[in-house]
Amino acid sequence: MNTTTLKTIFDAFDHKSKYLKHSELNTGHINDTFLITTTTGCKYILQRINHHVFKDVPGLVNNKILISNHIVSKFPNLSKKEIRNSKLTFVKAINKDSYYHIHDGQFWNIMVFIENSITHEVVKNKEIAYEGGKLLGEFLNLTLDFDSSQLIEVIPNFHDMSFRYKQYTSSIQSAAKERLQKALEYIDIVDKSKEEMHILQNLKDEGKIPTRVAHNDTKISNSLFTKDNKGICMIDTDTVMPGIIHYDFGDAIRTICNSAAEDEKDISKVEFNIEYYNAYKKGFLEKTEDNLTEIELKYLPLAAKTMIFIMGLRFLTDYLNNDIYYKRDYPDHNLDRAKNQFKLIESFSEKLLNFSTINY
Ligand code: GN1
Ligand code: MG
Repeated sequence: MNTTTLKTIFDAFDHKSKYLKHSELNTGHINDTFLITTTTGCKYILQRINHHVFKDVPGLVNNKILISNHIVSKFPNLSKKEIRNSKLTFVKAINKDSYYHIHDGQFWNIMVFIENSITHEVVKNKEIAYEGGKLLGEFLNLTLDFDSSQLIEVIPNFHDMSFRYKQYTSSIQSAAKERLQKALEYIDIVDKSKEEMHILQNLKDEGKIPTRVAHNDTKISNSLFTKDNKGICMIDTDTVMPGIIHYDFGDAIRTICNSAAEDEKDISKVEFNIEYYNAYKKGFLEKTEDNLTEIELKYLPLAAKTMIFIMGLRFLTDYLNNDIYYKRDYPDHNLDRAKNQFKLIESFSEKLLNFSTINY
């Protein structure tokens, strides 16, 4: 993306700042994200939302703004500056839209960069896990009184296991021989896990688990921390929509308890960290235990396994589909991501067997 174009897009927003420089942030798998520094030193996150993945971008941006405004409204005593430095906030376009739309269906939106915040791809200490748990608990508490039916379903059936299985089954049918061959070992694992991996979906479908505002992409790199390991807030609310707490608890555990990055090729480095699991769960429950039902609490461990599995399944599906969904850096990137997730499940199951205090 050249500087002139990016500057023009940045200038379409009502931030009252002047562009100085930018850098691209390469952490997401779907959108294009840029850090913009302005002449006053204020920074912004400018993002092109992938309209092939997100079919209703105005609806998506509206979801994000509704939730952000709702959260901000809970802190009437904070100054504007304090809000900018501790909550996810957005800047409108000069034409008053919440996004900027250019040709080819390209949509951009912009957030205030939270000063002195950092993210973690891999968790290196227990405190981050604990603080991460508190952040999810806070998010749940702050959105408890928000009517989730006001939110559009940005990606229908996003974490629906039956839907993901169907996509996976059809990817097998159309896969290239060579890719299918490389995926065989994992196809076998998926077959064997089918029943257990539908337990949460069935409970949801039977109405036994309450629908709440869910973040739906709680990987740890979507939480901001201070340099001394205190949680600030969760970011990347693109997928905020109705869902169950297990999606958010499980997806966070998937990344917090992996001793390696999500796409680490050397899967001998992938191990499930029970200590971090307990720290995350402790932080989460300290904040929100009273707001959860018995059935929600009971299925937290299964949520962890299910969310690791669904991501493995989605990476595998995309590999079999010739990488049409996730960005990739090399041909077998999605296969490596899938292998990594399946190894994490194996380690999760082993550790759990030896771990008496998890009620599973
Ligand atoms: C995608 O683009 P990113 O990194 O925010 C994906 C999530 C996956 C994640 C895996 C809309 O999120 O569901 O957990 O990759 N988002 C979408 O890292 O599919
Ligand atoms: Mg995301």
